[in-house]
Amino acid sequence: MDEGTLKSKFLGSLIGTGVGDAVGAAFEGSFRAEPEEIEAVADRRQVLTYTDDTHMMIGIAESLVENEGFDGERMAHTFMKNYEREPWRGYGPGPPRIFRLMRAGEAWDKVTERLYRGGSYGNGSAMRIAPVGVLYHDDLAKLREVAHKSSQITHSHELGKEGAALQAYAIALAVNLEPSEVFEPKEFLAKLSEFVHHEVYKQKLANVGILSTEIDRAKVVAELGNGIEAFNSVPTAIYSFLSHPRSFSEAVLYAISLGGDTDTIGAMTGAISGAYLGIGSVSDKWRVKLENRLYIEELAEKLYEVWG
Ligand code: F2R
Ligand code: MG
Ligand code: MG
Repeated sequence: MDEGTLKSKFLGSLIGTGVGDAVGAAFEGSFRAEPEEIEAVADRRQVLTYTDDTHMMIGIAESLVENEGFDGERMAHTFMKNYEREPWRGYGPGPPRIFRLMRAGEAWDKVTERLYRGGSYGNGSAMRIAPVGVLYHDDLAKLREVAHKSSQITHSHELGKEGAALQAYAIALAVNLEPSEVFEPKEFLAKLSEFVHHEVYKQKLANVGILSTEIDRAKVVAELGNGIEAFNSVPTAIYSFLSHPRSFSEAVLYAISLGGDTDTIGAMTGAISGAYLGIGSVSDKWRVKLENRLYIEELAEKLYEVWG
């Protein structure tokens, strides 16, 4: 793959996260909405403001760039400092509790165990994973390791870590594909199924295969979910991409139209679709209105340099 195409995929995945998150944010917690209505709401806005999904994705990118790779302690502190600067980004319940405990002196690598039974399996560590997916697109073992370790900071439940790794791997597979060649959804899905260990994800991915091009939204939500848990949202994002592989806008609008955790499922779908089709696929009318776009693009370019 030539350098320009690859760099465009780094940009597409990070900006795709931001756009999917910001367009979906207005509908978070909704039942379902029509794609046309979602597009019209985004069109009316002057600025597409992102939420915790992109804010934490920026934290991952900043930390990977600064350390030229993964450093758990520094990533945890980057998350904490970013949260303290902008706590109003609509964070889930868990991460702010972790950051407050860290600020009160608890060890960054122990505090996560105090959340929920066995740690969190919320989708908060999968929604922010795009920088890991693009940086380690050519090193599967490292990708899994860093996805797990970055998740562990806030989401230490096995299903939280597996959700982050699955989303990172979907992004990596998308980076590795030439968008000009024929796309094979079954092959893509088979690789994801081979990658996951947990039965919960294996079953969800089997459901993705059965749904194939079924776009009846009620049925898709019933089979895959649209909730805040990683296993009820990562497979849904994968399905949204697989059922609309040729268009960033169609994939993201479809993901958001499913209702529920729309900013997050939109962000994760945008991250995969942008990683496959590249930055040129993200419609300009959305891209130019994305808050902090230039900074996110700069991070994507620096991440590409870290990779090279
Ligand atoms: N916070 C939100 N949305 C609320 C509305 C925001 C509003 N629009 C605003 O502007 O303020 N969205 C964001 O949160 C989600 C990510 O959450 P995260 O980071 O995973 O949080 P947490 O607390 O770790 O997990 C989420 C919930 O999952 C359940 N859960 C997790 N582990 C569990 C376990 N072991 N046992 C039982 N339940 C578990 C809990 O209900 C957690 O609260 C994204 O949607 C992001 O956009
Ligand atoms: Mg959010
Ligand atoms: Mg959300």
